[in-house]
Amino acid sequence: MRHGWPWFGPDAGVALDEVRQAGATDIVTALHEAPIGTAWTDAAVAERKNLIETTAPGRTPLTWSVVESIPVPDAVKRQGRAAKADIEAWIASMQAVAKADIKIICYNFMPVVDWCRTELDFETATGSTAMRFDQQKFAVFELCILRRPGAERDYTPAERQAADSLLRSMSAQGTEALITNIASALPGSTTEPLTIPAFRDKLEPYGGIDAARLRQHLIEFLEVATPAAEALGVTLTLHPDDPPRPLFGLPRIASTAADYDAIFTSVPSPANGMCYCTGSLGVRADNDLQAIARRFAPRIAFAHLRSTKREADPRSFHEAAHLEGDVDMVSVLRELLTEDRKRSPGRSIVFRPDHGQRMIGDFGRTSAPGYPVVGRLRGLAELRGVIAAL
Ligand code: DNO
Repeated sequence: MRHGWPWFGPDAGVALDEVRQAGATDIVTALHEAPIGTAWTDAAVAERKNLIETTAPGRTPLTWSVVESIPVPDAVKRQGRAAKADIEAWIASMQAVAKADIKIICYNFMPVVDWCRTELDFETATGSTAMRFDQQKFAVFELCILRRPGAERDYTPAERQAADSLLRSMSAQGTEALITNIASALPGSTTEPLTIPAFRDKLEPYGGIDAARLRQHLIEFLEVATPAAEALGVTLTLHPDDPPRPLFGLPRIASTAADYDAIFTSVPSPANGMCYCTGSLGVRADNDLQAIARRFAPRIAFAHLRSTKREADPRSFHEAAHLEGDVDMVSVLRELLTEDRKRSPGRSIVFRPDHGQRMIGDFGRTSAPGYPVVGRLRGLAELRGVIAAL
């Protein structure tokens, strides 16, 4: 497998030499500054590639091998094939990426909000801090702040009452932080930062779109995008929903093995691949991670490796250290390595240590939430240790 590292550009606090020192050889990044829905240009992709791959004499080369992500605009999720201009722009971005010889593209199909957390600095038992999804705080956001029409139907009277009293006990600062964490788009996010009124406006046109419709729209998107990808030798990898269940009354359709099975059956193209993310899929106790890796092994081009820990209310979870929590990382890596050994070197699975807790020197330096340098270094080191042993 190839050892990747998500890098958010020269101003995001991690130097390329630090990536080398961590042991990674592959960079995972995107033109994060490009507005969602605009076509990336060959020149912009080439410039970023140059920045990453121009190597001082004697230094270990780095390769930009995965684009994560080309965001799929909401119009495609709402209209499918009818969002013609958006799909064409997406394909133009893919063509620019392929021209730079980058053959793996990650994307997701979560409506309105990409990955979602309620807390960024939850203190763990070691004093390191982790990202957390607290179902009770999420309920406060949805019921009392966003006041989503119909949300009350998703909660019991006791849950609604608990949300009211939790809100009353929260400081103004705590409430602000909750809004920012949920609405303002976390790093790498493929959805836009939103104010509360804009959030309501984005939800509204999804009325009437259920899981079957959303899945149909993904299939229509793939029916257009995969022939183009095949022609370019590109694999598209669908990232699972994070967390893997419907949020905000919106359907989510990449949460389980059955979801992926439906997508691969409908669009069997070899360019229709999977981003196998243990942290996202692992939040559901009914997702058997090892079985999913084995079942979809030939489709996995890219892997996000991290662990989560479900809490007393299993809808709540926090991000555990990479070898702790609910994910059996050794078994997962055994599956991935078994698949990887069957492949030619050019088709090797790229993995990245996904997220990390903030620890040691991370407290003294700025980093994108979820992406501290020391915490990720620990994660990568542990994963590399398991891989070496296996
Ligand atoms: C968070 C990431 C997500 C993911 C995208 C993939 O750390 O895993 O932002 O990259 O959803 O398209």
